[in-house]
Amino acid sequence: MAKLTILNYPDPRLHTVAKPVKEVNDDIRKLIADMAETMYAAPGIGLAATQVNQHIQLILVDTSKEQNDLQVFINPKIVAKTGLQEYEEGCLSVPGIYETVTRSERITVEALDSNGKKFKLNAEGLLAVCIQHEMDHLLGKVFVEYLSPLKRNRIKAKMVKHAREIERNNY
Ligand code: QAP
Ligand code: CO
Repeated sequence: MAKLTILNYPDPRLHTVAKPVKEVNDDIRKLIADMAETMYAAPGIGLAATQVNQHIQLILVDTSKEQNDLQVFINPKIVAKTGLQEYEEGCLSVPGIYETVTRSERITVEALDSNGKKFKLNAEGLLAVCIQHEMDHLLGKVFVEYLSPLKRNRIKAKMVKHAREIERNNY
């Protein structure tokens, strides 16, 4: 297993639209293992392949307290959604930023698992939020894009400043 580099907002590569996975093979399972290591090390509760610069439709989620319930979604599709909920979201690609976003309260997702087997899942609450947040990454969308332009630009400036400081410290 290997820890992967996470792209940080406003990296333009985060706006890449992911392509469907054609075959769930050992290369995909290796990427899943590396992404899981990366997500748990962060620690995070969700990670999309987009965030590790792999532009395929693959997301990982683990919203369990013990961080021992990895859920893998390949080529996920939301086939039903009801209600609305607000949740204060964060993102491993936007470290230190937490903002409230409104999303569907309950969703039904269809996807393939790590063996290429199709499954259907009903999700609500945090799990539903997390799946929607990660699926947005596959469309090239970062949660800060739901905020006002003013807020988003402030976050962008903060991220750029922070990146410059890290760069300076590494020099
Ligand atoms: C997406 O995000 C999510 O700023 C997953 O300094 C988050 O795992 C969906 C993290 C909340 C729904 C609700 C963020 C770690 C982790 C940070 C994450 C940070 C360190 C974010
Ligand atoms: Co994210």
